[in-house]
Amino acid sequence: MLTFNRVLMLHCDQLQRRKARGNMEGALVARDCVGIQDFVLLDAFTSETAFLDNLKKRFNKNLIYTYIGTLLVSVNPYQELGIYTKKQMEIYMGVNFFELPPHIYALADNAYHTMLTEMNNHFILISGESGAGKTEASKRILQFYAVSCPSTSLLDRVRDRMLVSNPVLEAFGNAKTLKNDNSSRFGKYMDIQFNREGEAVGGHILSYLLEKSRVVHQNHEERNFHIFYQLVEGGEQETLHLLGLERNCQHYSYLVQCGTVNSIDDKNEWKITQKALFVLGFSEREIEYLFGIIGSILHLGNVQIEIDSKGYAHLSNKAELRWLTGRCIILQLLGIHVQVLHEALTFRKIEAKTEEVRRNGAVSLLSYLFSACLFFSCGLQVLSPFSVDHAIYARDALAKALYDRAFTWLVNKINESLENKDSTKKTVIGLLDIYGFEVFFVNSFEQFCINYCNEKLQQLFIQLTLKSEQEEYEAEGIEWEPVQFFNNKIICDLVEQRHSGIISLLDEECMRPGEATDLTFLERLEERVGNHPHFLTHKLADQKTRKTMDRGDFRLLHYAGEVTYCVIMQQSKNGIVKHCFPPTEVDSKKRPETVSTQFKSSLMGLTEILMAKEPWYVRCLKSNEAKQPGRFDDVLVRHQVKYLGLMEHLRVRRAGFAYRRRYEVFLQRYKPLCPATWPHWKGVPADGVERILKHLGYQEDEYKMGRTKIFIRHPRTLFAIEDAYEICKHELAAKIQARYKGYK
Ligand code: AOV
Ligand code: MG
Repeated sequence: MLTFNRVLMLHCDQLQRRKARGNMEGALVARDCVGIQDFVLLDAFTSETAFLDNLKKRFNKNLIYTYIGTLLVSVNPYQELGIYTKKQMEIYMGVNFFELPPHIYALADNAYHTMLTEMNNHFILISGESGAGKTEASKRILQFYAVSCPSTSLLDRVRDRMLVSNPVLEAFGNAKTLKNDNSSRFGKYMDIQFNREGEAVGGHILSYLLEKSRVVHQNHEERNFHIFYQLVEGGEQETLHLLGLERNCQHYSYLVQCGTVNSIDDKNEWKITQKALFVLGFSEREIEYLFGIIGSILHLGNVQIEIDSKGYAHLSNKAELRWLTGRCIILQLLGIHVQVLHEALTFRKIEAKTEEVRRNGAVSLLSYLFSACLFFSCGLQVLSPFSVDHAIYARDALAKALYDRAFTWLVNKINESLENKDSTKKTVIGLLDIYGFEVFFVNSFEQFCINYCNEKLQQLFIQLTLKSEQEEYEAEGIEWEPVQFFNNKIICDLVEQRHSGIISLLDEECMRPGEATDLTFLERLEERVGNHPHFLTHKLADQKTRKTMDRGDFRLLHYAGEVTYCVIMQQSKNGIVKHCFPPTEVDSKKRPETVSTQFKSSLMGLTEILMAKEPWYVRCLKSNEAKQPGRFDDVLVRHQVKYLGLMEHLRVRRAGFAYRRRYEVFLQRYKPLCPATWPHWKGVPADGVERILKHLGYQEDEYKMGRTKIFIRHPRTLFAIEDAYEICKHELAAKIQARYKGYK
């Protein structure tokens, strides 16, 4: 049994710990050496300019994190600041959120402890435009859990696997773009599963739409996926020999656009990827197959297609062909001979027996590849010879399909290795790190999907913070002055609405094979969504705007800015309609779902997964476009602050309440703090809660009683209650009151 003196000692311990952590005054002052660390707690920050000044002041002192309540704003410093050390992690472990300067570790720790206390599921939504620091943030969070969570030697393996899943997925799913040297070209949602003891016991990854067109085409100064360069630059001589590859990126037509880059050490990354595959438990044979595919794709890209005397496609570069069919183990296993490959790339076929794909139900790498190579091996009828353009398209389609399926297989394999088969109850923290909003000089189908995805995440943020928060005050009968905000639902609807959204119209066009072209799609868009305020084409634009668009473009006014999408690209393989179906299914009679519809459904699924969990937010801001250390571009940051809705969020937070809980939940946890409610409160839960708060000496302006919930204005009030709870736990609730007043 605890004595009162023991409580005092515990309390002193806590204060000492804080002192040792160099922040005696903690959240009550809410200031670190520069600027304000939480916009909510102090009153001078109502204007955007003041908001930006504070961010900049802090950024210039290498303080990249600032809070808006429990939301973390992070500004990319583009340099190592020494703030992610093990020592830093230890400082943030188990400390109340506002006691220390803002940090990604504080948010991770707070989410973790809330999960353990409330035994419910959480997710951390990391958002921001391309290059803003989302992937870095998600890695830091994972590393923090790896160090801070309790573990056993058995679980160390799970932890190590979770950590190394990152370099593998980045090798295969990230690439250098103009915006970011390590840009995520797929969306990633990772659940980290914890047991009751708070040990990380397993994980699961969901991946979203890989930008597979990058395999065959990259824009100027952009690269293919990292893994290609890692293999060619870093692969052992023996491996290259086996794969028939030369150590020269310039030799491969899929890699010539841009070779090595200063910021990326491909050789070293190759070693990291190899080690990670080993830790993840990939067998030698699986690794051999995996790189067999990467090698095959490089060879495939070098298969040249020329025009023959009759004007049809003809494959030259026989050496590549011979290698592919003679020595490439993957194609051999699939039973593809040189003649079949030749025919597949030079003849159009009309009937694909898709059921054959499913015949091989085993989840093996080969079954995935089998479906990719469907049109090689299913005895398709030959209809007519290809033109050169068609043959190039078929070659590239095969390369993309091979890569895409290998990636899916890779994710599944990683999931197998992270799986926890134990059926005991687990709670999860989900980490969402998805490709950021991006605008390039030429924007195609990929950017359309990526930006739509960001539009959906912004909508989720609005739903969960601005909209539902204000609706909740209203529903709970709390007096409230509504805060206005831009709701991007109108843009989400424009893209995804059934029957009349852009994706539906795209589907409709795809139902008219042979008749539909990029041009007819554009006309249909003009006809059906032409008068939408967020949609524009060359034809619909006023004279001034028209000069900034081409005839084959449509423009969307996204929440984060205007993007002009190129529907018609004469020579490129990036036209939108062409992307509608997976290449292997183009000739199938029964239309499968289009890629965009599949993507839409998977985003709906993701939204459902997230809505069922408690949210935490990291909003990443890009400090400058040049990726330069320490440079803070005011205009660029202001733009992001605006479109991310940070000012609106701040306004709602400042006027609102940092914490709310249903009376039952609050009462259950804190009833030991008051003799009247401990051990049983027989009355209405709301009255019990009020008794506790009154007993602890809280003033009426510090909290509000809603219809079903208690609302607490400042986090510091809640932390004080939590401290009290920690100190006295059960027995000494009555005696804490005097001590508590002293602390306040
Ligand atoms: P993104 O994930 O938001 O872009 P990244 O997390 O890949 O952006 O960050 C881009 C680059 O910025 C990194 O490679 C680092 O060099 C640097 N960086 C980001 N955050 C930090 C940090 N906290 N400290 C130091 N450097 C940082 V994209 O995947 O393109 O949307 O699609
Ligand atoms: Mg990223």
